[in-house]
Amino acid sequence: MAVQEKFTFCRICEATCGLKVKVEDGRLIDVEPDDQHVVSQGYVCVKGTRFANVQNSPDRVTAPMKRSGDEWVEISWDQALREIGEKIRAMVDQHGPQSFSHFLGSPTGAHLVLPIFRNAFYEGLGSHRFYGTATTDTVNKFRVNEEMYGGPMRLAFPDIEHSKFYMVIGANPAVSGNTLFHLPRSVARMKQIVKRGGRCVFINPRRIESAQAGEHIFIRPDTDVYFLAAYCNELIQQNGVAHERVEQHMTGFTRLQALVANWTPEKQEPVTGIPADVLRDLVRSHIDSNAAALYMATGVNQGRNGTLCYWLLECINAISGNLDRRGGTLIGDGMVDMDKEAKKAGAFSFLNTERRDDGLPCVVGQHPSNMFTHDILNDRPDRIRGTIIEASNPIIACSRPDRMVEAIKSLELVVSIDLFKNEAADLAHYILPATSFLERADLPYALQSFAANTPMPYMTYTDPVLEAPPGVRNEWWIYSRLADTAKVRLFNRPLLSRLAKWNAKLAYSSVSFLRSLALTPEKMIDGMLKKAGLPGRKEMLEKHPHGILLGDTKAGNFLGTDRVMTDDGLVNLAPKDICNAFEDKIDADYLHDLNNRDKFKLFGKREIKTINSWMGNSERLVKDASNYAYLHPNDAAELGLNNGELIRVRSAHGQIDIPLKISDEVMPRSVAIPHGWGHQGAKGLPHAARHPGVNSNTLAGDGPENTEKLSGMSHLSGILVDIEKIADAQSVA
Ligand SMILES: Nc1nc2c(c(=O)[nH]1)N[C@H]1C(S)=C(S)[C@@H](COP(=O)(O)OP(=O)(O)OC[C@H]3O[C@@H](n4cnc5c(=O)[nH]c(N)nc54)[C@H](O)[C@@H]3O)O[C@H]1N2
Ligand SMILES: Nc1nc2c(c(=O)[nH]1)N[C@H]1C(S)=C(S)[C@@H](COP(=O)(O)OP(=O)(O)OC[C@H]3O[C@@H](n4cnc5c(=O)[nH]c(N)nc54)[C@H](O)[C@@H]3O)O[C@H]1N2
Ligand code: SF4
Ligand SMILES: [Mo]
Repeated sequence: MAVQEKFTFCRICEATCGLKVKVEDGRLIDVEPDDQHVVSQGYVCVKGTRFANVQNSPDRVTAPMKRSGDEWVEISWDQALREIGEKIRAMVDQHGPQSFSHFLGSPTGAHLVLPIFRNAFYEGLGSHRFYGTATTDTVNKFRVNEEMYGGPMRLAFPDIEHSKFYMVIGANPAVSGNTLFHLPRSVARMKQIVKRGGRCVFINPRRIESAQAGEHIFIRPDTDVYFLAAYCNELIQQNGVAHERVEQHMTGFTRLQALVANWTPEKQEPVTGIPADVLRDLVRSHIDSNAAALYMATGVNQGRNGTLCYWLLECINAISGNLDRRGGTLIGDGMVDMDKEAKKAGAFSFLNTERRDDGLPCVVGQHPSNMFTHDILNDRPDRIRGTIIEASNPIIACSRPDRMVEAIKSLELVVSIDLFKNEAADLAHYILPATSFLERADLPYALQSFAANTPMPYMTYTDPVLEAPPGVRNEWWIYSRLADTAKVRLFNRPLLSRLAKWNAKLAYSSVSFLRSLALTPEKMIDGMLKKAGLPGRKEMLEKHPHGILLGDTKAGNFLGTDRVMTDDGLVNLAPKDICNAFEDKIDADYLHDLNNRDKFKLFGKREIKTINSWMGNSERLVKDASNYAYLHPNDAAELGLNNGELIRVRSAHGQIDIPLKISDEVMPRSVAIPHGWGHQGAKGLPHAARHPGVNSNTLAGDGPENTEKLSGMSHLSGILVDIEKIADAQSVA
């Protein structure tokens, strides 16, 4: 059969690059960039172009599996759904709905219709026990947005196409593709800022790949809060406040000013390592530019003060007059106003709710992933007894892998919905095989499509470009069918539930006429597009295979409008809980950092060829047997360490032995270790098991002490560690 070429887009990371895929006899044979894609314009990375290696992997799970002891056997969908449904029902009848939880990973963030059915299932079940890796990457931002702007999805993003000063703190877009800010071809676009005569500055404990677009300044891990407090204060001291704008549109300035008043550039210097003069000069450039934007991401989110940092960062953008201004930060206006819709629907998943027993928050409905093991391993009647793990490998992604293993093993029912039998799936009772992104119809990520968190909003639609293996099912169908067998009322609405269950029966019927009656994701998305006034599916495919530009996000569309959803319609610069937390803990944290400034701090390093843990099984992407610990030459010399030798890294929570790479990219007294490794026991991922590496999350702690109190984020970056030569370590032991 002839090779077919189809246009689609990558959904491995949020860059969502346009792809041209080549398909022969239903098999993916190659992936190339889509040069004509309206935004990515031919940019792709190696994870996209080598995806055939993952897509066609012989290790993919292609039929439902059931474990008995150490053996896995294939079973029919009917059997799997019936058994799982009956077990969920029995568990919930006996122990209540909170006994059955959900653990969500990152990949299905790029699956538009799935959340509708997942939420409908859990709403019907009555369980609000949602956990997942959102509390390892970014929920602190949602908390701040809700407090300052009245809605968690009010996500201000840098208008970098017009910025003259752009500062990126704790993100590495050249490798990561950015997060909560849609910006493909980020390096090329950031370079334009410097070409326009502006400054593009990266504040990072490592001289990162992105820094080729501008300047780099070292910061000691997890000290950003002092830098940002001093930056905010210095902005006020240098008369950088847009007072008229602040008075008209914001509240709480006086409180903010008082809180940062004693944070001088000199005070932050000994803990952050950023010279006072450098900070002053940055603030001067910021003010002079009249078009400045600060952006931060995971590196800061994963520290002890991610919420405080994001609050300060948003305050700096706001009070300097840059929020809602060209070249500053904008708040997009996409297909759907998610915050308004959620408020109307009273959706629990968008509210900040507190956990009864420990007072930790559930931002956007997410319980802290650092509490998952605690909520399982206890003898309270409301403990978790069963879970679905969807698109996640919490044993690698989360703190204290040993305790995660123990917790998952102790559960009465674990169902993994995944493409592969990863480490967590191998401990499950059932694995339900899901579609890969190329096997489903979709729009870009919900935040891109709905909230338009990008300076160049666009829309693109894809049909499935590959047919899924016959035993594989789309996740929306899995939840709908499970609702039937578990006697759950989808959406908690009787008629809608009945229709949705019937629809699922039709969707994979063996009778083609019945199949044609089903409301498929293709039809659902067609309806969504048309409702938003956009071309429907057919027109998108025929006329806009490379996407359609929707026009720039406007400046001046936010302040003073009903899009500011706080009670008084003003941006709140001083949310009570956040300010109180700053006041209560900042001095103690500072003292702690000052006292420990000679100790090593651990931080992360994403690599272009892998994404979290799930590319580890690809021969074409992973060739090294291990990840490495990256250490500055001066530190290596002082400890008598040589390149390539095995070193021991020890924290209060655990220790690992890992090969060393000496690199002056890394700040002295810090150590960078990529996460997503540690596949020794991965029976379902043979290539990964032969290239196992070391799980750096052995060094991270779980439980409330290691959880950021305002958002429930896990503390994964800036952990204090000791580094030892293995020989020394052994003699101590
Ligand atoms: N290739 C690749 N792409 C990915 C992923 C991947 O694993 N691999 N993962 C995807 C996911 S799930 C996400 S959430 C996004 C994340 O996207 P980003 O937020 O851009 O994530 P990172 O690349 O980890 O960038 C974090 C940066 O913070 C720095 N850093 C660490 N600690 C600190 C600190 O305390 N202060 C400061 N200022 N900097 C610090 C690190 O050196 C690192 O450069 O990337 C996505 N894209
Ligand atoms: N130390 C440290 N730890 C970290 C981080 C860090 O920077 N440092 N980063 C954190 C972050 S930001 C994140 S997001 C987490 C990532 O952690 P997770 O979100 O758990 O991601 P993965 O470990 O890559 O596991 C993803 C799983 O999803 C499966 N999958 C892929 N596509 C699909 C699909 O379409 N459907 C289904 N059902 N399954 C699919 C893959 O096969 C894989 O098994 O790790 C976190 N952990
Ligand atoms: S940067 Fe790479 S992984 Fe991310 S969307 Fe583009 S091709 Fe896919
Ligand atoms: Mo993430």
